[in-house]
Amino acid sequence: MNQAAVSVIPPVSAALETEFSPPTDSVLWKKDFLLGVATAAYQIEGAVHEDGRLPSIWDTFSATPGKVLAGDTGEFACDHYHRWEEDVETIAALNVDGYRLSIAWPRVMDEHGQPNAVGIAFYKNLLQRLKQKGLKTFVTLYHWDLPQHLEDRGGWLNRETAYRFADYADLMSRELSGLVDAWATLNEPWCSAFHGYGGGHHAPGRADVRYATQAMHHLLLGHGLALVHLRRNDPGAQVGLVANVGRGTTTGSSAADKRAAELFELQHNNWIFDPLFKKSYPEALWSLWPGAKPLILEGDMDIIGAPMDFLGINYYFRTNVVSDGGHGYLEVDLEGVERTQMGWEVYPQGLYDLLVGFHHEYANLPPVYITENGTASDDVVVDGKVADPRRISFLNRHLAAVDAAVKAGVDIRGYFIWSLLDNFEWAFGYERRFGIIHVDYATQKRTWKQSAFLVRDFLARRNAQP
Ligand code: IFM
Repeated sequence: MNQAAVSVIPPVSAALETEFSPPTDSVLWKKDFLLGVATAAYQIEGAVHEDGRLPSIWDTFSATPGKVLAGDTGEFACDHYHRWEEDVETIAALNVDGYRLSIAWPRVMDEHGQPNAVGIAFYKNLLQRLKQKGLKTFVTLYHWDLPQHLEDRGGWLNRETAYRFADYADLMSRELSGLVDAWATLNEPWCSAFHGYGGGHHAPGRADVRYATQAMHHLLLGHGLALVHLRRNDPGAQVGLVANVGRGTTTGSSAADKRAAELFELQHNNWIFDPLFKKSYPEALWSLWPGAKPLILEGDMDIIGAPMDFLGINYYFRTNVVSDGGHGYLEVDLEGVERTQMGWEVYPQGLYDLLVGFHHEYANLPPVYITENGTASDDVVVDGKVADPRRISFLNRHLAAVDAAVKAGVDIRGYFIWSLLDNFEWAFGYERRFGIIHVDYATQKRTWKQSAFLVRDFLARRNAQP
């Protein structure tokens, strides 16, 4: 992709840190442009041993010394399993249009594939309450918490897992039919495959690029198999997949450096989008990762490439690369750029570039939702208040990028802030705070950050328009 960027982002200013007032011609003022907040089960629910929930790969991984910062685990998280009613009140009070959540697979199915009625009732009650509040519900089936018993049989390296995932999608869409506006099969298969099986930074912690490519193939196969059930059981809902996308650019000037930036995006974005929208993997992957071509059976690519109603895009940062002198790329951190608590570069232009690039590259790209975007900061409560100017600035500038992409012709229907609550940030535990609502983990007290108040007030103004 890597087209030359047209700058669309407003310059950093003090006003962007304290106000949330999009320009009058921004798509954000349109009431049918969905603005929502997002979470994921393992990051907020806690209650990992309750009501028959089985262990997941993240329970195992986080209990393994050295895998998660400060030895944190999701055992208690935000205690959302017990505090969901309070949290739904908070979501409604924010005036947002929608809520994106995920279902914990180990909570709703036992080892024999039988339903866990108590676990299912939790999500049914939650979704019913969200609907009563008039909220659109976006439900992700797999946000990384694979049941441990499936990992014990090879996890996503085992083709069988794709079929078990389809069974799970079948059960959930029968049980929750009519309560879900949009089903996403997978959240960020790139992270599941690359971090979970390629680099070992995420559960289950396996580390071989050949595992990553095989895991990706089975994840995508599971996605395609699940779509059939979702469409049949819940015909009124939209179906899609959520991918995290990466912008790769280079400070190098050689053709090899430019190719390195293309390769970065190829392995990050096209690895997932080519199978979904072109029914094939990009050939260049196999020179980037020699010997890592997965086993693909006849018919797999047609299953994977079945049409979707929407594509969820999660975007956070840009990566600078140069050529490694061979067939690959090396990451080189840029100096002097704005970074988040995660160390990620704040680069809203990258969101615009990617959205416009995908729009041109994939003729059959379905409508897009930005299903995650947000930032971590070291937020503290002072006299009952939390000032988070850098988050407000981040959101303002990324929403400007989304608006510009809409104006450039990309069909974008909504945007979800990551995240509703501070939560368990995977290998970084609880130190990194992504929420617009602060969570004191010792008391479970929720405190609205300034960004939350500004979102609420903006949406009140938007909704008051004729
Ligand atoms: O917290 C995660 C989320 O679970 C998946 N997308 C990225 C977020 C921030 O790292």
